[in-house]
Amino acid sequence: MMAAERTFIAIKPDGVQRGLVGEILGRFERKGFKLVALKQLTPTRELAEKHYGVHRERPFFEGLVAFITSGPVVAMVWEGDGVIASARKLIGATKPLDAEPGTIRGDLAVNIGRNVIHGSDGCETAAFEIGLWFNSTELNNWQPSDYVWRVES
Ligand code: D4T
Repeated sequence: MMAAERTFIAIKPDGVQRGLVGEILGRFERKGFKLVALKQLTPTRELAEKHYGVHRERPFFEGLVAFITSGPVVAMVWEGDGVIASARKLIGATKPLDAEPGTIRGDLAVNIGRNVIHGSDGCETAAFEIGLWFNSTELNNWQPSDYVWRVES
């Protein structure tokens, strides 16, 4: 069996504080992706700076790090064919006012600095972020009982 695609998803402190964890998890579950890791933590500054390393020179970097370390984050790994791009579609545009209704940000957010959720934007980023946030022992390899319904035949 080919190694399935995986992506890193994080519900940011605003999503957790606003009580949106169940709503957001449910969207990924109902879509049919497989949850392989889940935990809640308040990220350290070191973790946040590594996660947002590509934005280090951007004017919003300090605010980004301050916000993501301000409270609980729900960190997850979801698995499935095409999950990286599909999760980005479920999440919607970075700027919530541009995000389509039906997407997480389109339905649940108004502010780019408080846009509820993060999702990896490509294969390399996903591998980097999964390794940054999780130990390999935290990733659970399991086979859903309805597995054959989840893959394209
Ligand atoms: P994340 O990484 O949180 O999933 O967001 P995106 O992948 O959708 O968007 P991004 O990497 O371009 O931005 C990362 C993070 O920075 C915040 N941000 C972004 C901000 O506060 N002001 C800005 O001008 C931009 C571009 C929002 C998401």
